[in-house]
Amino acid sequence: MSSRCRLLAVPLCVAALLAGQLAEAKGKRSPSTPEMRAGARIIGQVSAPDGDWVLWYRQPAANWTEALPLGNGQLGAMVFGAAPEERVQFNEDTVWTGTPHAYDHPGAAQVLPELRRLLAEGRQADAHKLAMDQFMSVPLHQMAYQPCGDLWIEMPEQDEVADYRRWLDLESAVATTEYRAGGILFRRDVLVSHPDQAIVVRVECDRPGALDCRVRLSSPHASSAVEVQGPDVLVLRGQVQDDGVKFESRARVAIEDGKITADGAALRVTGATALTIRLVAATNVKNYRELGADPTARCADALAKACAKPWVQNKRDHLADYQPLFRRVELDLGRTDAARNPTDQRIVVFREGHDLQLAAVAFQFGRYLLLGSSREPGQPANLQGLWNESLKPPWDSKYTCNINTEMNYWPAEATNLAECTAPLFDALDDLAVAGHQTAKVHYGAGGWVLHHNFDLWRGTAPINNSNHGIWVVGGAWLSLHEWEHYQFSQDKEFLRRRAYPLLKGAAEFFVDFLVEDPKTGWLISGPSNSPEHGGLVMGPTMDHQIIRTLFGACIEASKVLGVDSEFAARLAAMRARIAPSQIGQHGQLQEWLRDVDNPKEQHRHVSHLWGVYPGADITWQQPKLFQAARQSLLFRGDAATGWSMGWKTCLWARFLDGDHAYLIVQNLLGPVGSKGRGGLYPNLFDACPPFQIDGNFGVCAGIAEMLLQSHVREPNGRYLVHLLPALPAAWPTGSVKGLRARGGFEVDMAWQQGKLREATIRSVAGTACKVRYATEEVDVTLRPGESVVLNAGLRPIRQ
Ligand code: FUC
Repeated sequence: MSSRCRLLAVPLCVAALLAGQLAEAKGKRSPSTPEMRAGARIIGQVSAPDGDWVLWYRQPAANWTEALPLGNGQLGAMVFGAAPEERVQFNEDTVWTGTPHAYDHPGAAQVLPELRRLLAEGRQADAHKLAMDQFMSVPLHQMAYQPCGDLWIEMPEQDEVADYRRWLDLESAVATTEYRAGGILFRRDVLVSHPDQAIVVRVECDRPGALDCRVRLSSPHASSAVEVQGPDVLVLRGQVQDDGVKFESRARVAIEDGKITADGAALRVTGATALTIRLVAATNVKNYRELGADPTARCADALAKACAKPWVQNKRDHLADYQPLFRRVELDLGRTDAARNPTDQRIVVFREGHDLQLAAVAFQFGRYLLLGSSREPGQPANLQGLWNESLKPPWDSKYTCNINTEMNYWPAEATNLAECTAPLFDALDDLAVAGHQTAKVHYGAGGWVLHHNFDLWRGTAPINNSNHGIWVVGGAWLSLHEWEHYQFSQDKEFLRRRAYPLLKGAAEFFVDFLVEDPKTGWLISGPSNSPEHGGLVMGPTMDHQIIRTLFGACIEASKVLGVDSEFAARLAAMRARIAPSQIGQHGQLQEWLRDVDNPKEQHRHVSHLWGVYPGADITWQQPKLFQAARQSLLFRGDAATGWSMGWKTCLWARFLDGDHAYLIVQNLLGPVGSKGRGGLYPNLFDACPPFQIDGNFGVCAGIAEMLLQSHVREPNGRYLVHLLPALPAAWPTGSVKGLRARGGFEVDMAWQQGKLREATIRSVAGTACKVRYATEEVDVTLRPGESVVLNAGLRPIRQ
């Protein structure tokens, strides 16, 4: 059905209409005013739009965390959907403060032995002082991600509109607003096209010639200015700071019927039946080391391409690009009538437990946000993905790597969006170069190192404060994402070309960096932190779990590729000496080398459980450590910031406790909590609080982990594909299609009354795995392209 036909098919349930339709917009607005006009009164109540994967509302967004996000990995848009005035706040992901810069502190390496000596003597305060004086980055803080601008479509003032609704369909990545005013049905569709690299806005009405509006651009940057170019183009230009990032955005308005005229720095449309706005944006950023690209040429080129096709073709190309990616995974956890309710209401009552489908929406929303914020060519997903309206966003909306950036990518492999890792992997190539210098300047070491944060300029030195900035395993952890990419894909070419050189460089740093603990003789990491907990120390458990895994990955990769056997042997010898995870006096897994954990501490970071998830350093195959890790998680409690709950969902899944995992999901999918507890905003953005996107990705990965795990390996290296390892009682019946398992497999499953009904194992690139369900196990051998269907007893029922 065409969008026009659907538009006419909406029921006319209320006939109250405004007086004075098409009246002039009242009052003068400054071009950079972000506030919207007071909306019209809404009468009549429409029902839910069609589709399983819609977020929908009966009122416009009153603030940013009610607006609906769209993105193509480089451009982001937040659609407010007001009647009569639309605001589309937009981002381009290279608009940042600052200029190309290396943050290393010259001479830092000279104080390294002293830092270690002070820490060994228990003089943490002195070590902190020395570090703050002579070891931290220059400057001490990194730069901030910035908004770009706002597109406004000002329709005539209305007192009242009827049959209002707005929605975001995750299956089409289109945000729609619909309402009646003056007896006329208005509809706006917004999408952010990856093939066209443009934000495309379509406005239609069902009475020919009834569309009047004023279209303008604004930006919160003081330097910005807007002008009209030619008959139908708006140009916004600005610069974040002197000598800094220059940005430009261009919007071209195409009308059907009516006419278009310049109105100051805006465009006025009168008597149209429909209009299409294509908006593009670009900066002068060439790469992290160089400015000097031409945003005007970039915009002109992109706009010409986006305008070279009609709206239907923009939309068709967008769907042809987006839908095959989104549709790779299907999930059914059951559905009740509650699924028809507006999304903001669903969150409020989710904990009551009658809305099974909302968890599936949260899962698909995580996948949707990854597709929106991390696609080539673009930057990796930052703390807010790529959606930000503030000049001073929380934590600068940069890349925090002591959990947050990694969590953003947890769903990528398992939920079948592996190509979304490309921007992260591109950034890692830069970070390995910048981090090589940091390794040398700060530690006199080879290889490369990344501390707990980076920004557009690929800062790799320790920032902010010694009590969290000096944390040395950011690069090691992120490199392991490339190892995961290999484990899922079995792509040896990728391993050879990208992953192995990166992993090797990360490992080379630790070959030089690890020191012997005088008390135990173990090799330990330090100075470092257990992220944001306990201050600067020698030997935090998390570091050792990550370094052990990193060395293990390098050793295995060297075997697979047939290279570097001597280096691998050296790593193996060191690996055996790295401090092991230890069980402490409270039956807990120790967070530090010494047994000093406080069991009453409910800190949001659960860093020492890295080995359980996302690592596989501790699994159910080592019952004692596994039990101690579980005890540590129990001590930490269930309520936390959004991202912490995302992590805890994954951890409870790995502890094979579906009901506990679901308890956390319930906490996370409720409204934003008080006292620093996370939850969801009305637009389903996760609250740390404030908004931080990692929790959206964490819960998505956690739900995948409840349904399928593949991190455990047999002694012969085969992966154990574990079906429904943590299915909660709340999801007695359901099905999933298209989840990925390590070893090169895809898995579909259906279950009933809490029991597996059947599972399809498809080889994409794998040859052999062991499939496990409950206490059953079976060996499966397949060639790429082949699949087998197993019953609950894991007997093949179809090939
Ligand atoms: C880590 C967390 C904070 C926040 C910040 C961006 O430092 O401890 O809660 O998420 O990242």
